[in-house]
Amino acid sequence: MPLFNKTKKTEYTAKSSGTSQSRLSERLSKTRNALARGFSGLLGGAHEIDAEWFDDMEEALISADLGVAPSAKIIRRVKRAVERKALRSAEDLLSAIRDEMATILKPCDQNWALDARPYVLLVVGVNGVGKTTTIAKIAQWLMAQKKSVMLAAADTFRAAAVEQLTRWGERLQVPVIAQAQGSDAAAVAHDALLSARAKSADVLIIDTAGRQHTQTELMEQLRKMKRVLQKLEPAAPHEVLQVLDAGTGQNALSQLEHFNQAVGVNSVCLTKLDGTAKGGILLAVADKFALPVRFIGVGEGASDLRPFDKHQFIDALLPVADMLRSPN
Ligand SMILES: Nc1nc2c(ncn2[C@@H]2O[C@H](COP(=O)(O)OP(=O)(O)OP(=O)(O)O)[C@@H](O)[C@H]2O)c(=O)[nH]1
Ligand SMILES: [Mg+2]
Repeated sequence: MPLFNKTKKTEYTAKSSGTSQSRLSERLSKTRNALARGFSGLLGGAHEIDAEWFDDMEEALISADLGVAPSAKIIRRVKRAVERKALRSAEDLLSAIRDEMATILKPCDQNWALDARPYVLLVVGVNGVGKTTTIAKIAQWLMAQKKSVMLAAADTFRAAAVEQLTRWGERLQVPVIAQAQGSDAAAVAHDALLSARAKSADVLIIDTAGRQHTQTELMEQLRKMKRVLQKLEPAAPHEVLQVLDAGTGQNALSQLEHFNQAVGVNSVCLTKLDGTAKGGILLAVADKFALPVRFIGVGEGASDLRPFDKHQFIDALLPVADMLRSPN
């Protein structure tokens, strides 16, 4: 088997030197460094490309939480490159990985067509994943696209949740429809849709309480919200977006499965990719559910939300060849 040429110069460094892209790379650096550490072990001069080498590669991918199935697909692609004798350098290895990642992420990278007015976006997820913060960031992003936005504070469960969203509304100068804590979440959603219609808002984003799938009453509340919205507007909610905390790793998959069963999830947003070495979970989610990933969250600030772009994501996630030669 050919050994890797470790001296060939990389082309990837230039790609990540743009301001916005390099910032994304910096935010994803924990996962990227974890992959760099895992991959660099594969490139030592004495290594044969044998079964053990592929086991080590699988371990590197799984340790960044890519999951078993996507890792297997990537490895299959690398094996094909080996068979074609097209794997001679770190660049070749990264290029094979990059191509397979792009294939896995293809269904996630879709234009967001807001094809109704008001477009009703119902945001769901377990506790603390970043729903409310993400809603504020999405509102800001939509406003920058010249869309008028309204928010509905339908997390009537947690104390201070209404206040949290109202404060965001004030900061962003976005109307927030709210009732007192403890009131019926479906009634808030109902009023908010009427109000968004009356004001001809482009998008209505509904915040909901964090919940575990085992909380049957709260899961039923979500179904009720959908039913109540549908009575007013059969196509509403036009989209159920689930927010997933990337740091929860493979748990994100079962969260998505449970919410999907309960209310039907149409899209996802992965948050907190900045704080975790488990950013590969996005590929596991993509591989299993093939849902659009609307945004990724890479920090706490209002501007730390990015529309998902598979190439930008892969560029930021994958180490550059130089990192594999001299890992930090
Ligand atoms: N580092 C980082 N922190 C984030 C990101 N998104 C959200 N957070 C933080 O996560 C914490 C929880 O965010 P919330 O928006 O309140 O989460 P939530 O899902 O609405 O929580 P509940 O309503 O209690 O279920 C806050 O401190 C946010 O600033 C992100 O992309 N990166
Ligand atoms: Mg919240």
